Amino acid sequence: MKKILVANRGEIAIRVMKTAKKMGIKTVAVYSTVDRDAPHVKFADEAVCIGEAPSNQSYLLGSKIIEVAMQLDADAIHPGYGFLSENADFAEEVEKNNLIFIGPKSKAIQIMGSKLAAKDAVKAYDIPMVPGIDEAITDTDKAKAIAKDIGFPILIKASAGGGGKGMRIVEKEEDLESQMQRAISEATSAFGDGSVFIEKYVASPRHIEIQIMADSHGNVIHLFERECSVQRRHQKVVEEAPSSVLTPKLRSKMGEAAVKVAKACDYLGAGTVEFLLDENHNFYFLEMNTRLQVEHPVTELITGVDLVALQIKVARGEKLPIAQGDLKIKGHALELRVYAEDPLNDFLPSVGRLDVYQIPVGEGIRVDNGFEEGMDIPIYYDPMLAKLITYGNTREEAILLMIKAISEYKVEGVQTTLTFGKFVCEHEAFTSGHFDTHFVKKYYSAEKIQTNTAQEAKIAAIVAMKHYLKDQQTLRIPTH
Ligand code: MV4
Repeated sequence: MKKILVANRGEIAIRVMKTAKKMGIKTVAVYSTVDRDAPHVKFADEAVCIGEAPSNQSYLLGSKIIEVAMQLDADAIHPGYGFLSENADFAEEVEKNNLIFIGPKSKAIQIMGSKLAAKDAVKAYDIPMVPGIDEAITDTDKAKAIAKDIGFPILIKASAGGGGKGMRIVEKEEDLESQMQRAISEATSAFGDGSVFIEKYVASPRHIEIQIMADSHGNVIHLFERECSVQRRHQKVVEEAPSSVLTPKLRSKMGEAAVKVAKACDYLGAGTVEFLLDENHNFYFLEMNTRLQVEHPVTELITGVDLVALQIKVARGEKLPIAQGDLKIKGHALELRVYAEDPLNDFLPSVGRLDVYQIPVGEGIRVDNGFEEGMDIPIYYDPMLAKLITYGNTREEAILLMIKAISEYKVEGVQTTLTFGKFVCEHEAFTSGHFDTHFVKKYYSAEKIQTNTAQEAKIAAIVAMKHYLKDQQTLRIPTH
């Protein structure tokens, strides 16, 4: 593999190219007209404009991207996350054109893209699943019987849904029929597939996911967990590894279950198996994400493994260079997603120009960044500016370093989620580790950040006054 085309933009495109360069592989960037001067374009060895700003006229143009890859003699395409990364047809088209898709085979993407197909695939592997059904249901009487059987509250989910889309909680039997009709019509219009199914609703779960990596020789390893419970409307905000609630025993049980999920769909490359963990520490398989995830750096920091390097190696057909027994967790890592969103205004995208943009540096601080000072933030794409990642010997160290790094991250011109990250890191529920997926809803409001800021301003004023008074007492001898 001599040349890789990266079919993405922003921080992840740069992240992938960094490893490619380290491995002596040339890189090709693709970009849209608004990204002409973007850092990922400058970072690549070659770059090609593939269209206009809207993603469906550029970053989502699979055939165009394949064409560019062939013209420039690239051997492989790395899709990053989002865009074409979980498009089974694209993966197939890449391989048909004798290029390597750095990711799983089309078939595995397809299976895991459907929750029902995923449940079906892992059925024979003894993976714990939430009580419920594994078939699409349309008959409301049947649904009522099932719901009574598993007990309310239940959750109606769309098979084709993702990121919480098309989910409905039903508390009591009377509501079931109408909620089910709504779920079906919502799923039909959103995904073109009205299949829904029913699960027991796990009320206060933690979201814990396991990183896996598979080669084409039948080897699958897991690289432990990431805790992603701090999220807002299914958008992750803070992630960490390891989770503060897993025991070594539970960790290896979940790891083994994740490996089995990967084997069930003949997986290749990097993947993530999502679980819910309930209050009694029962875990349940939810779904598998067939891509490199945004939050992969925390896993890299606690394992010392470069996940992109492994992706490239297994895509080249090499055997995994590490075995399960070689891996161990060292230290603790936290990641904060720095979005150009205003936490004081319902997290509305805050687009504009980055008048000041200085990222923190130092030991234990990693910033995977896609922006630079003076740039405009395009409105066409995800508003994530960067990921601020900290690493320490302990969770406490990583949290303290995160708070320090946030204070050294200078952004002017747009609002960001940095202040929100500070709120999370200082919150007792977070520092004590007693939190679940309801953390943000339960504890956060814009007023809380405003109160914190007001308190800090007050303290700063008192300190300033003290200095002033002390200064006044100093005897000054006139110099003339
Ligand atoms: C659940 C659940 C409770 N019970 N399933 C949300 C997105 C999708 N990946 C699955 N999700 C959930 N499935 C059962 N049976 C609660 C959620 C859920 C959630 C899961 C992970 C992270 C954040 C979440 C926020 C709300 C709900």
